[in-house]
Order: sequence, then structure tokens, then C-alpha cells
Amino acid sequence: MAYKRYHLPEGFILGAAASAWQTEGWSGKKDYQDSFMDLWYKSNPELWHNGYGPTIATNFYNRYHEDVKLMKEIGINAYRTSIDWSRFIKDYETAEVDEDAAKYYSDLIDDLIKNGVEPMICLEHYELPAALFQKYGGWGSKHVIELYVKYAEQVFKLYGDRVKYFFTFNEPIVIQTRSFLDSIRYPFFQDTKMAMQWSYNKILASAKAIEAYKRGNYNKDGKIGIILNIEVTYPRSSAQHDIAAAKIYDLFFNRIFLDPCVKGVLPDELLKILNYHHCCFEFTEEELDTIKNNTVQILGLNLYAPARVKARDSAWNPSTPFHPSYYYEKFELPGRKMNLSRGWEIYPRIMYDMAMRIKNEYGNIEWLVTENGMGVENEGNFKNEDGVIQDDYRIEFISEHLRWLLKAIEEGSNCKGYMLWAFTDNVSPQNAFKNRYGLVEIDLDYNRNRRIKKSGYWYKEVLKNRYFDY
Ligand code: BGP
Repeated sequence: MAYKRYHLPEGFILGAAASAWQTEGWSGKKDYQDSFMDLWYKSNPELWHNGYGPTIATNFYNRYHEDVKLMKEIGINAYRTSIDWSRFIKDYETAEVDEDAAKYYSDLIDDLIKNGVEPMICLEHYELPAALFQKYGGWGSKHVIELYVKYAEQVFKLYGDRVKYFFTFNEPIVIQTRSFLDSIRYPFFQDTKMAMQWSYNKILASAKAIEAYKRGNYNKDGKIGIILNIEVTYPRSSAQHDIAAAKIYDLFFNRIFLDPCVKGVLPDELLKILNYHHCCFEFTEEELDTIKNNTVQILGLNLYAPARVKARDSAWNPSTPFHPSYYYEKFELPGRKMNLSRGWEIYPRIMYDMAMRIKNEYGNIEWLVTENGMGVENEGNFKNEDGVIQDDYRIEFISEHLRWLLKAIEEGSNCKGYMLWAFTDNVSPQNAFKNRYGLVEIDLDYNRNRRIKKSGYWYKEVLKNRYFDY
């Protein structure tokens, strides 16, 4: 097979991502410092694969030096993780900082920088303090927004001089979709209006945190943005009804955050539909101004799989509460390559299509792929005699996705980097350690020891050469 050489553009950031709750473990956390994810795990540990959850996770809290060493060995340019709000703050009302946690994050940031790895810090990767969920209903409450901004300011004050990339939220839509729309995750209740209020309140919270960041002038090179999980949407056919269905899907799952965060305006079509179904969120004109005046300075997109959408073939059951799927059905395109463990279609072209859309419809804002990756079950079966996982499928996956991204950059996309999910294997909701995503294996049988996979060595070569052949 003839290979082609793909060069990374000058200054392109090739890195890896993770989050606090999926890696740190509970070491150092005080009893009251549960996050929403901890609460969920405590409520239903049996729903998590083999009972693995955030308890130990990868024990990153105690072993991050080891991981940073591996990052240096592989040579990644940047590492994205989050600060666990529930750990970092001692008193959620006053935003008094927990000194131990503050020192831990400070040391981690220093260690990354010392080893040539740019830290990228997200303020909420579902680590809303459990107490704020229990007492105020979490993101449904405007008071929680104020507490979040106070927390964010503490983070900026302590680390803003050293951290150049901040993100207000990771995938802010996910809890609403899974918990309140589809009701398949804790706390398992269906409430479409609440889902919409949470989404709106997070949009507002993000804008307010951006406002606070700009006010503080923490770092002349600093930037703040948001990380959205975009489901690049393709209609079944070019028939009007399929196109309309795909547009509505895109509206409810992509534009709902993209438009206000990047353009500063909520889509009119969305408000119309929500009003028609009596589930629009509460908002004020003043809040809309805050959203308008505080759009993101950089955008993070998590891109995994396409959404294939068609008009409904079956009738809507009128006795069910309104759900956006009133307007569409999802389907699988036969014959496509699938990531079977996740049930996701592998369609690397999403990188190109989304990149061009950002260029053409969103003012060509500077952006990063903040997640893309392949979760695979039973990787232990692919070890060579030295015990190194031979994950050629991951190398292929990354190469194909990068290739499409580089093509878009050649055509003018303002994409500045690619962060693989994930640096090490880690826990994730329900999936726990089942699907492994890392460049580095976490060995559950051997004390969570770390070992670089074949893909990690491959990534190292790409980082050294600044090109790859595929
Ligand atoms: C993204 C999340 C990550 C991570 C990843 C993989 O949506 O931001 O936190 O979990 O998905 O998902 P999963 O592990 O469920 O396959």
C-alpha cells in the first residue's frame, strides 16, 4: 500500500485529554466533597461496569507525577483536564478554597509546565458539587450560577498566570440529555423543561465566567472558551422531510449551545418550538445581553461520531412528554464501520465537515478538537510477548481523523490542535473501565500500573517528526 505523508501545521497542538473525576480518585477528598458524579456512583454502583467508578479511578491524585513523566516521554504538547469544583472549594457559598486541593492543582499545573506540557483547564466536567444539586437542584438554580462564577474566579486568581487555556464546561448538554430527556442515568427522571433550563443556565453561567475572566486580566496570552460535544448531523436523504428532521436534531443537540456561545444568540427556531410545547426555559433580557457580550474566545469540540437522522417513520405517542425526537428518528447506516463497543459509527469525515461549518457559519473562530478517540473492550487480548497492547486500530482511527482535519486546515479552517481522548484509560459513566481509550494502559490487575500502548509509541513518533504516514 502506498502511504502518503501528512505534516502537522506549524504550532499545531497535539495533546491528550482527561477529566478530574475520571482519573483522580477520592484520595484527599473530604467527606462532604462529593461531586454529582460521586453522588450518582454512590446511588447506583451496580450500574457501573464491574462496579468501577470514581473511587480510585486511575489514582491520578497520588500518581500524577508518573503520568506527567509519561506525557513527557511521549512528548504531548498539551494535557486537558478539569478542576473538581467539589474538591477545590471548601465552602461552596463563599467560595473559600480548600488549601490541600489548591496545592494539588497548583503542583500539577507546575509539573505539566516544567515538563513541556501546556495545561488546559476545564471548570466543570460534571463535577458540580453534590450538595448544590441536593440543596438547590443543581444547574436548575440561578443561585448556583453565582456560586459557580465565584468558584471560577478563585481558579483564575490562583492559576490564571500559568494557565493559558480555560474552558467553562465540558459537554454541558450531556447530563440533561441522559438524565432528564432520556432518563437513562441518575437521577432518572424525565423533565424536558428542566433539561432546557439546565442548558440555558449553563450557557448563562459560561458567559458570566467569561465576563469574570475578561474583567480579571489574568494573562495577556490567556483564552477562555467552552467544550461542546457536537454530533455532526446527516439527513437520510435529500427529501424535504429528512432534511427538516436533521435540522431539528442539529438545533436541539448542537446549535442550542453553539449559537449562543459563539454568536451570542439563542436560535429563534428553538425558542419557537419550546414555546409551542410549553417547555421553554425562564430568561431575562439582561441575561441575554450578558450572553451576547461574552462569547467564547476559543472553542473546543469533542467529535466522536456522526448522527444519522431521518423523519419519523412511526407515529409519535401523544401520551409521552415532549422530547425533541417528536420530530425525528435516528438510524444506522448499513455497511458502515462501527466502533462496536460503543455502538458508534466511525466516520472520520465528521472532522472535515464540522471544521468547514465552523469556518463558514461561525466566523472562523479559533478552535481545537478537545476530544476524539476510540474506546475498545478487552484490549488485554492484544498484548505482544512484552505485554504491550498492539492497538493498531487506534492508530488507524487517529490517522484517519487527523487526515480529514488537516485537509480542512489546508482549506482555511482555524483549528489549532487535536486532543486525543484519552491520555490513560479511565473510568466513564457506567462504561467504567470497560471501553479503554488511552495511549497508556491502566492495568487493573496490577495495582493500576501504567504501560504505554503501541499507539502511545506511534504518537511519540508523530510528535517528534511532526508528520505521520498513512
Ligand atoms: C465524552 C466525555 C468524556 C468521556 C468520553 C468517552 O463524551 O467528555 O468524559 O467519557 O466521552 O465516553 P465513554 O467513556 O462513555 O465511551
